[in-house]
Amino acid sequence: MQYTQIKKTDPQIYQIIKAEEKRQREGLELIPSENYTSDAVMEAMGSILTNKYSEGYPRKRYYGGQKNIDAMEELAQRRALDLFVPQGSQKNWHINVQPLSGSPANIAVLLALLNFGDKVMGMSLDQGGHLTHGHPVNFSGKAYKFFQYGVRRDNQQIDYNEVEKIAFKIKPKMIISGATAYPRMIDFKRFNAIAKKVGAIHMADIAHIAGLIAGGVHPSPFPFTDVVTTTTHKTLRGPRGGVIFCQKKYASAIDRAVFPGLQGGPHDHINAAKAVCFGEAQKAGFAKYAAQIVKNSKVFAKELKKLGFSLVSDGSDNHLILIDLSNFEITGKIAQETLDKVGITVNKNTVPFGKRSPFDPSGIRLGTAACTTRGMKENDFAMITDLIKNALSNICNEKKLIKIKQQVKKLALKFPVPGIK
Ligand code: DSN
Repeated sequence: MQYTQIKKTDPQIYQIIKAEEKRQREGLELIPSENYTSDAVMEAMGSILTNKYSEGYPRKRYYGGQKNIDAMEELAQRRALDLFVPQGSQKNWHINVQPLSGSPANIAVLLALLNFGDKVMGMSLDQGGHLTHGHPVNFSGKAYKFFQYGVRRDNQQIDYNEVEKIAFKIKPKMIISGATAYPRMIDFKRFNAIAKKVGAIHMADIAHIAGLIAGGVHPSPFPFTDVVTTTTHKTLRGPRGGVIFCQKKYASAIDRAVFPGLQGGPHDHINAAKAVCFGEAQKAGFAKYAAQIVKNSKVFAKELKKLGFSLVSDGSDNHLILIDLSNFEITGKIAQETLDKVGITVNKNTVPFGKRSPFDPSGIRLGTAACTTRGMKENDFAMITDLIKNALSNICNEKKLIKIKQQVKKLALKFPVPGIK
């Protein structure tokens, strides 16, 4: 993107965009929920579709002039179904592409299918779940009676026996599977079996792993769920947004919850960009990208362990790695700030059974999706591991950190960032 108009009309914002371009180009992005969209996705986001209001759904809108918007939204729906739902079972599934992001998508499902105060199960935030999976500070935890499950102490992987035990005891109306800080594969089939045994709705939140599922390197929740929510901007590499798939019997409740329940006019420019992203994920190169994300994570995990880092669950099956820094005697906050200084972006994160607060937890969360999009491979992740270790071993040595920053920049500049010329 050239930003020629913003440069002329709003130099202050132009300078900020250029500074952020420099940060993205010269740094290494390791936040597992971030990625780089293609030029085509950005063009759709920056298109004139932003000028339109289109409350309602295709062919049932409250405003005129919807011919093109209807065509776009139907195409987005079609492509999302083709991407995720096996041909044979598509007739049982409905999709809503309007949620503004993952949190609104999750809240819309709760609003659609539950009554306030109903019992629900979700993974607790400090063990890897999301705020909308029942955290007390979130709407989900305030409006519904959440019971939280977590991971086993011995292997730090989801404790399916605990999930089953809680489900039998409390008989929830819904069980949510899915996570935001979980490095292992999720057994959606098992979650579904537990949900069915107790008569609960199973909702799978695949926000983090949607790209891996689309690329065939993580088992799909279809057909082992009643509802699936996702964001479109993480491993899936599209615009910031959300999507809900649901079995047809829930279609009108879900649609009504999204609009008019929670949202007004959909963001048509973003929904067009979702369609572009679904189209891109159907192309041949996408499966290769998804497979490379996992290959990179495996090597990254192995190299980190070699250098003495302790990993939650001792490894990774997906795009994400969670380091428990307790044995390094630094906190997640210090590690994040130190890595920021050298141009490596990660986020501090709680680790299961950690005793520290989320503001200064014991861990950091890393991911391989963004650097994989730039074209980095296993060898590059081995180099990134050395850079991380070096930085975290020199947190008070500013001179050394400046040197490491130069090494980070040298590595980063070998790989172009989509959208930055
Ligand atoms: N903020 C997202 C993440 O980083 O995982 C979840 O919403």
